[in-house]
Amino acid sequence: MNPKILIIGACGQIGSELTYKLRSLYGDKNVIASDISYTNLDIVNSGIFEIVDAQDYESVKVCVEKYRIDTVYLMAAMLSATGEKYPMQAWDLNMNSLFHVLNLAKAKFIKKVFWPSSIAIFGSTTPKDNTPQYTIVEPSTVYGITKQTGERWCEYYHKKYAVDVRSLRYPGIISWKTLPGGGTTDYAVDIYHKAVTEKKYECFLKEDTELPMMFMDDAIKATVDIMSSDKADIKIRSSYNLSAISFTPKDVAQSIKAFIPDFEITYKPDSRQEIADSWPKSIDDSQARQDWNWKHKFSLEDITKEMLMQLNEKYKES
Ligand code: AKB
Repeated sequence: MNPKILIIGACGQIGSELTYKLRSLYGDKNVIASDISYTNLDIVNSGIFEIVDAQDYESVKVCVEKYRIDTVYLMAAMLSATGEKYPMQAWDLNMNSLFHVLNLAKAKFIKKVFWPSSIAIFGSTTPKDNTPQYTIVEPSTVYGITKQTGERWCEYYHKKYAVDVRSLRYPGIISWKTLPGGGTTDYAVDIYHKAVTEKKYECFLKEDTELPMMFMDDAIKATVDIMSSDKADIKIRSSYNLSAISFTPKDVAQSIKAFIPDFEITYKPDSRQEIADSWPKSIDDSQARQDWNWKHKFSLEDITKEMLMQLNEKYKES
């Protein structure tokens, strides 16, 4: 039988693409998209959409009961850069929303939860290369603190209350359909938009800042894979390290130049540089590969090809 799914934060970068994918897998009627406002009209008009305030337990519960939801994907969050501007709001949104969903699962309103964590749980004391699953975790951003705390609660709810919660530590995600908002890795999306529209880009990170990254299709595949795996195969209930590729702004610029030779990049690091400097360069995700057979597909060259092709089409149409 198909799951009955609620996506909270469906208007965002990952939530929107997850909505399309899950609808294609399980049917439009079985996937309810929701967000705090109508910010993404493509999603709002694409199928069943509800206004849900992730910080309000009743608002989430009403929607869960209305559609007899059994699975929730909680994609609403304030990311790293915005979180530094609004620390208390980031804490409130990221933690309250998680508790509401975990408590709905504990009370048996829902059976299964997906909650994204991030490479932001790691800090400057973490080994930077091939960062292990279990290592020093001292995040320096509020966003990272909420994700680390959330991971602990996920594991706790699984152990104490048998909540089937599954989680991935996403790296920076690159996509063309919906823009990311408020993250440190956002440059890796902006750069493609500017390459297509202006043939130049001013980067807010230094040229040699290496970070773990992933194409959206791989991130969605990982999310669907972990959620459809047998319960017994999910050995980690805090959150899995997840990895595809790592690159610097200079690497992306070079890969764009292969298609747009007169593309120019300049560098003007801002406060996001400090955040990026505290994060790993690459991630060891062998546990995910072993436990539920995770494999990524997209290289930097594949990503650049796809991003430039899709954005060229998009800007031609608009
Ligand atoms: C961010 O940059 O804040 C996010 C993340 C790595 O979780 N994209």
